[in-house]
Amino acid sequence: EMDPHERAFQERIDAGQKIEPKEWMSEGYRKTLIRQISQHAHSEIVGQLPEGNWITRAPTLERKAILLAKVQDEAGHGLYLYCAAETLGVSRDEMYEQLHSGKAKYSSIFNYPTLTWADIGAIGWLVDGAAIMNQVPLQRCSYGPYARAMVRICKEESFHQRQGFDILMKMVKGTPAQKAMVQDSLNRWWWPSLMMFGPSDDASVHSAQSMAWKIKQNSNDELRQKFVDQTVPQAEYLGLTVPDPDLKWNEEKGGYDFAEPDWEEFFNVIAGNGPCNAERLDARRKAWDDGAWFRDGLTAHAEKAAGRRAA
Ligand code: FAQ
Repeated sequence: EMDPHERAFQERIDAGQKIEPKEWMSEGYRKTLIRQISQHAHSEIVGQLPEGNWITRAPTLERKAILLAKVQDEAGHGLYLYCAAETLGVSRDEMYEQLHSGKAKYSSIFNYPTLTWADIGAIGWLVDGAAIMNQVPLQRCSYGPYARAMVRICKEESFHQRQGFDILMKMVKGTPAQKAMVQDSLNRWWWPSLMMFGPSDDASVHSAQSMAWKIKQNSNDELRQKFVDQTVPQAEYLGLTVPDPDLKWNEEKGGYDFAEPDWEEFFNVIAGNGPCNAERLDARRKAWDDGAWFRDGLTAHAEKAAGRRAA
């Protein structure tokens, strides 16, 4: 028998009402949101690193300015999302501690290296493309602050996706070596991009409950299918080959059939053993340590100002 609070709460969700920070919510709902929103925030922050790696090497001043703006947007997304998570009663320091200790996850995709300039195009096209596919439905999430944060984030992600595609459009019209660089980049980023949607539905432990709470509106496999259907024609437009020999249009289902990603690789990456996990976490821990003097200064200043007010 369901607790009466819990029942009334579920009825509000079923009726499509938004849940706001000060309202009653079940502990499971709160915990799930803290987990998902904080991991989403961490992904935005760690997600700055692979692209940040190319800011000093962007091929033109214009590309450099655009890439700087994109990476800055990601910092902004991380900050809105940390704010949304804080409304659930977790502090920013706790969330950082969870990231730095390796307890909290962030998206698997950011544990792969950016080896060439084409990778910056591929991240915008595929990684932001997958992020949008996942985040558009989150604008209708039952938790108000998360849903509202998603509106602006999705607008910015759309610009990010177009800038990635534009980089690749330019490169595929370049020399054969440039075109080959783009194909190599697609070969390396295709499967990790499909893994961004999470494990297959039968292995997704949180999906059923998160869908009942309307935190998620679609299952992982549904969104992965939509992403493949949207992206394959774009690859064809670029003149590229998707690295999946099983990829085939299925007239009956009105979508593509495609192979399963390598789930062993996925679980290995989210367990901390991907190609760049250690490097990413070291970079974030170093940034935290290097900022200690500034946090100390701010605290000292606030204490002094409070002392003056009291006097
Ligand atoms: N990576 O039961 P489920 C971006 C974990 S976009 C790492 O299916 P759920 C923008 C999952 O946490 C990327 N871990 O879980 C950008 C759980 O482990 P836990 C960020 C993953 O939550 C673009 C376990 O596996 N976007 O940053 C992944 O129902 C370009 C079982 O999985 C979001 O976070 C993964 N790919 O569904 C920035 C979107 N998949 O927590 C820079 C919001 C699953 O129990 C450059 N999040 N896991 O230890 C979501 O929509 C969901 O959390 C899913 C996973 C769909 C990611």
